Amino acid sequence: MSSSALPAVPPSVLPSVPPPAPSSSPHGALSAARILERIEALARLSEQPDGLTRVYLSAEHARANALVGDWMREAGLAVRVDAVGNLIGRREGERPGLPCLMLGSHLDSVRNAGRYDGMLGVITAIECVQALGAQALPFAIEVIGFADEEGVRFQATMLGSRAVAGTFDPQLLDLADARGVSMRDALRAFGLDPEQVADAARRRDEVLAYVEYHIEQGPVLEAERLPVGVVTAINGQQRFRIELEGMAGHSGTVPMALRRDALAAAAECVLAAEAAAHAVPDAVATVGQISVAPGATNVIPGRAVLSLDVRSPRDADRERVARTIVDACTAIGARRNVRVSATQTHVLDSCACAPWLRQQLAQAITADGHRVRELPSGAGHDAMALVGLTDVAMLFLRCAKGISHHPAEAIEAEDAATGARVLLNFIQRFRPQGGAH
Ligand code: HGY
Ligand code: MN
Ligand code: MN
Repeated sequence: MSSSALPAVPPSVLPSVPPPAPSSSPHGALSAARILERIEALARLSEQPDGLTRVYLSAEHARANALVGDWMREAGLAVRVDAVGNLIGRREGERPGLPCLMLGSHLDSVRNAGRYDGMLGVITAIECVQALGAQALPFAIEVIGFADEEGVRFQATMLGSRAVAGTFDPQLLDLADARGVSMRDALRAFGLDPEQVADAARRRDEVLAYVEYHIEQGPVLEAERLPVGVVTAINGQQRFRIELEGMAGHSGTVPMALRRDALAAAAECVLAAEAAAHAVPDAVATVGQISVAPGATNVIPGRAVLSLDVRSPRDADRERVARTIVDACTAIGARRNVRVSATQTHVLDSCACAPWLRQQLAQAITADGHRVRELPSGAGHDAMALVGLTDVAMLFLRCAKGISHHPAEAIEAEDAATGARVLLNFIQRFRPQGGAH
């Protein structure tokens, strides 16, 4: 499909205008109310009329970049969009050109998403920069709204943060979305040049650290009545596309023994994935998407395509579970005379958060009067892709019942204020690791 068939997308490359002088007050007040208002405003930029879905390089993504870009400029950040669609705001330190403390998270969402996953980290970082006012720091600050962390549109995830880390694989440009639009064409329609994606990569000496503030997306902090926590490590993840080719046929005439039913084979594969993960402590495996063809009541499914997501805190376990599942699917296909092919679309090893950054986050949490709780992250985050570029850490915020990737995702206003205060305190106390740069 030619790019002209794509939805008209306003030019995403925002004019890089110099920021207004930082507000005169040395330390503006943090406003949890403004954070929550902005969360609501951003949640309305959705392709889904009755919920939140915002995918990479969509018209909604362009509008989110424009809106968040305005908020960045209000906070005194110089704003640009990089070669893959990340939104970047920069605040200089006590002199221009200093290496930066990089903050942020992602602006894309899953389908029918919650409104805090990703967005809370970007909006709160902007709020903290605004609260810094004219305070001169011995480092620059960059706030990044990553363009694609969830990987909903093209099935490969962390595209924005990989590009910043310099690990974006150009072969990904040929991936196509459900309508057959390639990432290459989608970048062009967004106003970007796919031949320049490598320009998004940053040098190690430009970045002192990356710290991501994010909802926990799990139940631990709420269960322990803690508003915030420090992430120790982020579980590794692997994704596959599993295609099953059988034989479509008349549902009324083909005897059961002669069928090559792709969906029945797929159903066995789903259960095999569940069983393989159950067998290994802390491992998880999920089939979140399935498509079936031709998709008629009276036709035996000739083709099915599954997504597969496998995770574990231990990379060897994750690889073993993934291999077990792929082997099981292949065996199921052989027994049913259904051709099965599994293609790995994404892999990220587990990521350790830097002890020196965890310690500075812990100090900020203690200074705000809370017990320090360290915990692993089962969810993936852009920080995993950035660990090749710089040291990373994450500050977690409690979320209601640990619900996420669901419209019921929620936080308390008081916690939004606490999280912002702790992040601001971390920023103001931040000292680069001795000799790190
Ligand atoms: O899938 C994840 O863990 C993240 O929300 N992208
Ligand atoms: Mn997510
Ligand atoms: Mn997220």
